[in-house]
Order: sequence, then C-alpha cells, then structure tokens
Amino acid sequence: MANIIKLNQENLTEIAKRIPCPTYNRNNIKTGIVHVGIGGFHRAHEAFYTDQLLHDESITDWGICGVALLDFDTKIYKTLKKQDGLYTLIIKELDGSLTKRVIGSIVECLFAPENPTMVLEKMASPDVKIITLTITEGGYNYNEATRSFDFTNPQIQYDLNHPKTPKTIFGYLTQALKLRKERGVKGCTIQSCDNIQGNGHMTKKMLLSYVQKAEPELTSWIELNVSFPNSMVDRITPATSTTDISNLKEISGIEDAWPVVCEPFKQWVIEDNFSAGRPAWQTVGAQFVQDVVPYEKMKLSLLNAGHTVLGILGALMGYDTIDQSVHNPQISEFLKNYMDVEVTPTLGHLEGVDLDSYKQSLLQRFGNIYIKDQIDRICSESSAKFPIFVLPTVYSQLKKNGSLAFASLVIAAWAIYSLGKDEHGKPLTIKDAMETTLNKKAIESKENPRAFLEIETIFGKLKDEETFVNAFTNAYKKIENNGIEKCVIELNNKSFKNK
Ligand code: CS2
Repeated sequence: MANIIKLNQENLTEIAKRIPCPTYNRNNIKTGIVHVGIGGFHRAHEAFYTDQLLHDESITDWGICGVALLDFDTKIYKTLKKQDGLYTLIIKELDGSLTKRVIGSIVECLFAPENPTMVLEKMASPDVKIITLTITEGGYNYNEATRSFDFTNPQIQYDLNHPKTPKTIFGYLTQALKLRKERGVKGCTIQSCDNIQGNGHMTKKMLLSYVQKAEPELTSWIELNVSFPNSMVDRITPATSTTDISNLKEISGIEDAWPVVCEPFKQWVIEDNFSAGRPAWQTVGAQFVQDVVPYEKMKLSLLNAGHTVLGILGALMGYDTIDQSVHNPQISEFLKNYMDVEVTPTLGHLEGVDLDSYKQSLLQRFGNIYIKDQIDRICSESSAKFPIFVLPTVYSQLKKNGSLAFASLVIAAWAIYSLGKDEHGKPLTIKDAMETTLNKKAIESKENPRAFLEIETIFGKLKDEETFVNAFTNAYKKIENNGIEKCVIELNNKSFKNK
C-alpha cells in the first residue's frame, strides 16, 4: 500500500476508496443518544448497529455522543477526539478473512473528568432521548452481601458531597435528570448494555437508591418519566492488539490508533420500553420483544459463563486464548457437560429459541482461531462476573437438588487461580477490583478451602449451603492433588456413564 492515510473526517473520501466508510453526511447528524463507556464492546455493538441505521438518509436524529467517564478512559477519549469519533471495525470472519469498515455514528465525544458540566448539559439536552451505558458488570455499585447499593464506596460519598462535579454514573444521571425536570425537558430512556440479568431493573434500582439519598424529591419524577428497558447484548470483542493496529496500516494503508476487532456474530434483544422514542434498530437486526429476561438468562449463563469456564480452566492449564482452551477436547467436553447438565435445566422453555443449536453455535464462536480472545480479558473482574454468570446456576441447581459438580470445579479452580500462578508456575495477570481480598482468601483456602466462600460480596450466603460447600471443598482438594486436567477428565467420564 503506497501511502498511509490517517483516519479522520477530512480523509474519509480517500479512505472510502480502500474500505467502506459512512456514506451519510455526518455533519447533518444530531446527537440523540449519549453513551457512557466507549470501550471496544460499545463500538462493536450499539455504535455499529447505529452506523448501519444512519445509512438510511432520512434518519438524522440518532447520532451518538460518546462519554468517557473515568480518568482511565483518557486514551480512548483522546484517540476518538483526534479521529473525529471515527474508528475502523475489523470483523474476524470464521475463515480468517477480515471485513473492515469505518464507523461514523459517534459524532461527538466528551471527557467527563475534564468537563463534567458539559456532560451534564449534554445528558439534559432536549435532543437527547436515550442514555445508554456500558459501565461493566462491576459498575453498578451493587453489593451482593447486602443486596443493595453500596454507599460505602468513597466515589459515591464524593458524589453526594459534590453534586455538580460528580465522578460516578449515579452522580451524573441524577444531576442530569434533575436539570431535565427543572427545565421542563421531557424524560428519557436509560438503557444498560451490560451483561447483567435484568440490566434495566438493576440500573433503575441502583439509580433510585442513590437518588433517594441525593435528591429524594426527584424520585417520583423519574418513576414517571424515565424508562429502563432490559436488554441482552452480544458480540465477542477481544482487546485490540498492536498487531491488529499494524496490520490495518500495512494491509489497508489506514492509520487508526484504536480500531476495534470482533467476531461476525452479533445479537441485541431489547425490551420495547422507551419513554422518549427510539431508533428503528430493528431495521438493522436488533430484536424488540416484550420480555427479554429469558434471552438474558440464556446468554449470561451459557455464553458468558462458558467464557468463564474456558478462561479459568484454561488459565490454570497455561493457555493464553479462549480458542486454545476450547480446542482442548477435554475442556470442550467439560463445557458441553456443564451447559447440558447444569445450566440447561435452569433455563426452562425459551419461545423461538433452539437451545441445542445455540449451544452448538457457542462452541463454534469460542473456537474461532482468528479472534484470539485473551484469557486475561475473560478472567478480568471475575469477582463481578461469577455472581452474574455462574452463581445463579448454582442457586437454581441447589433448589432442585440438581448437579453442582461442574460449577463447583470451576469455582474451586478460581480459588486456586486467585493464588496468582498457573499449574506450570507461571504468574497469572489478575485484573480485579477485589484482587487483594481474592488473593488473601485464596491463601487461607490452602488450609481451609471454604475460606474462599467467605467473601460475602461475591458469594452472599453460599457458605452456609452445606451441599455446595462440600462439592466445592472436594473439588478444591482434587485439583490440588491431581491437577485440573485430571479433574476435568474424571467429571467428563462420570457424566458419560450417567448419560
Ligand atoms: C465476556 C464478555 O467479559 C467477559 O467475560 O464473556 O465480554 C463477552 O465476550 C461478551 O458479553 C459477548 O457478548
């Protein structure tokens, strides 16, 4: 490729000669959505759907303003700002080919730590009808031990004392909604796009807890004017590697400081509950349904939990990527068993979904060797993921006296993983807000395995469930004595005999 072109609005016509670019006039697009959390997932998912939609020239109201909320987000903010909100989406197809396109739906970018007022004004703007969120599973400030909003979080305390310059999403949403109310601006929709069962319910519950303390008189206005649709979101989006960046430059001649890579599959199932109107995302493949709960449950407990199973077992065995893990025949057999024996009985009937082919397709997606989804990414923030992805299956199985063996082995493997080394003695990179506690409890577990289950913010009251505690303790001891692979094989064999 002769010349290298920098990705930005000015160069878009030139870039369009190389890869597909937005053909709509971005200058005509008004912001109708404020999105908080402009990481890879948002850019592979909602922003992608919205970009597709904006290619219908009659639609000009649904541009996205991307908000970077945390100091940590400086880099993505600066990158997108410099590139006029543009970035390349690189879809890694199953046959290894790459489908690339420039996405143009993020028409504005704001950096909250630099200018909180601007973010508040944007969220309060009458043009803005929807505020969408990808703030991660841990971002909802939910405490599993108390089953309520965590007011002990120092950032929340900060927001309560500095309402005009907040730091957390709760401070922002509260002030923005307050402005809307005071100015007579209509309500809006707050739509979570995170992997949480009942993500809309969770957002509403957590926000209202905060509001009741910060601005109690706003509560009834929110109840009447703001909707919180639940949704199920799906597209595997690994972290972008330096090779992805340099390949784009070498092969297509495009200099993009932060392209996004993802799988071809995508799904978005949304409850049709928007208090101020919404884009016709159904025309570009999203599904609007009355009740999204069964879909969420299916996705979280099969796909996300599947990831966790492959990630934790794979990490202990020394693998780096999810495809390596699932290509170990014993691990993939284990995952199939886990899904069939322990998860499927908890799901009930899902109208219009063929569960067998869904599970089959997951194995294929996990096995995509071009995605190279990092086990480090999957295992990161496990303390927020286990309670959502894996533990609901444990609770359901406990209730009906069902099998717990597979889930218990994974949880025991996580306790051993939290010691910080794989089975070959190689250090593991553990990225977790609760890293210190996890490690401390993991060390205690060497003497007394059930100590790990005492982390109440993760396990709630599970430590009192003898059936589970026994299964966990047995699994823990077996892994210590025989190594993870032998335990996986043993359970697979047992399950085979029972079939
Ligand atoms: C992953 C998800 O973070 C995780 O543990 O399971 O990021 C997953 O890739 C997405 O939810 C796919 O939709």
